[in-house]
Amino acid sequence: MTAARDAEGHQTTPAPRLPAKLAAHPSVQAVLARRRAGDAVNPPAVIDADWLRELCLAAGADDAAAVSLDHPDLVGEREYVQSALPGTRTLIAMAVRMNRDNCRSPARSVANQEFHQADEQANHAARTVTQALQDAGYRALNPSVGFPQEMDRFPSERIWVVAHKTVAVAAGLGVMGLHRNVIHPRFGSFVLLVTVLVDAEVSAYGQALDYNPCIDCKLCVAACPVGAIAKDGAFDALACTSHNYREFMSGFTDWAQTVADSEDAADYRSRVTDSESASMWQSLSSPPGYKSGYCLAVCPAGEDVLGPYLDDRKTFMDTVLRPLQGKKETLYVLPGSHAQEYALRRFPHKPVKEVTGGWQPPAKRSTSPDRETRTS
Ligand code: B12
Ligand code: SF4
Repeated sequence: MTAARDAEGHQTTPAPRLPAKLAAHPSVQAVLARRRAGDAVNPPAVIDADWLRELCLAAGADDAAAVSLDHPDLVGEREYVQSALPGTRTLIAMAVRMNRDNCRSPARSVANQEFHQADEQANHAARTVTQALQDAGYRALNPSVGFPQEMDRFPSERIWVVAHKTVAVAAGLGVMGLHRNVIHPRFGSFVLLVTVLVDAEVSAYGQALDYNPCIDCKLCVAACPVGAIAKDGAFDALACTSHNYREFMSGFTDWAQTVADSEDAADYRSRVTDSESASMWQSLSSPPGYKSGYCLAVCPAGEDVLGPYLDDRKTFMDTVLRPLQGKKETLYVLPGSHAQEYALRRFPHKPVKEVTGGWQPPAKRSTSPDRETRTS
């Protein structure tokens, strides 16, 4: 039923015709009494854009903008979004800043903690905004920043409810750089993204940036230990997943298979080092650890980030890029892959370990017209 609206656009709900037993229920009577007293929540048909932005910033976002679900770049999102929240009209994109030197640290525990804390902050902000919209009388929903995702669809379909990057770009929060992460014009690559779905229009929508903050320095290409990013922008998602997501999904399955295939404890320990077992335990007992994310860590783009790179590029390379390139760490690759050949050639000091499986890009996927996906 479409609600009637008064002259100011507020919903005016006519008294419903109810069966006598339901009408006599105390909760029903309380709702009807509240309406008669004019206390019912009657949201404006259109959400005020300034009110919404303030709400997002107060909830913990560092930037926010709304975009209509009718935006042409969101065609691929509509089916997923409508099945999550039928009636969605607008997507609210938010960005939460990360602390740069935490992300850049070769100590992965430091970087992973930063990712997880920012993830929590973004989830918290999105949930707070969702609750405020609900209290204002709208239907709203916030899919997770990262995990949990829809594992019943894994591995044949996409497992995320909404593609935050696609939404953020359409809302004008940034543009995808060479490393396929969204670069915010001020905060650069050091942002996590989150989206809130809502069943109403907003008085003003964000406009796409008219330039790309990516300065094409190609440091992400140089930093990636498994050659997932090519200079021409091709992205080998399978190489990235096999290494960076070693302790997630298919990487975990590969480890479980190794346990199952081992004849005894000694055999298991000949296949998996104590450090790898401990790392897997850590990923199971706390949020799972990424193995790299170096592409994001070394990115100098963004007005708040760029200064030190412009002032002294050599020092920037020596203090940001080289420590990650020089770190002795195991790299996980698929046998015979480009990633394997690249890792052995470019990073001879990093042990390379073959793993099975891998998470194939789903058949139905969002693509970018200008950049191809390269799979090994
Ligand atoms: C799937 C996913 C991944 C996959 C695929 C990455 C990708 N580029 O799509 C893997 C595991 C490799 C990955 C890695 C990382 N991710 Co990720 N990831 C996601 C997720 C869930 C969806 C991404 C998406 O929309 N892909 C589809 C389209 C939009 O992206 P695309 O680049 O055009 O896709 C191309 C390829 O990736 C490929 N492809 C598309 N779908 C799939 C699916 C699979 C399974 C594979 C293998 C490939 C593939 O085909 C596309 C055409 O070229 C989002 C969370 C979310 N719900 O949105 C986070 C997200 C994109 N990830 C994020 C981050 C931070 C990372 C890491 C830095 C993690 C880390 N801490 O190390 C790395 C960076 C790797 C990189 N250079 O992109 C952030 C990015 C923030 C930002 N500033 O943009 C997001 C938005 C999470 C968040 N809420 O903030 N990620
Ligand atoms: S997350 Fe790591 S493996 Fe993936 S593209 Fe970035 S640097 Fe390469």
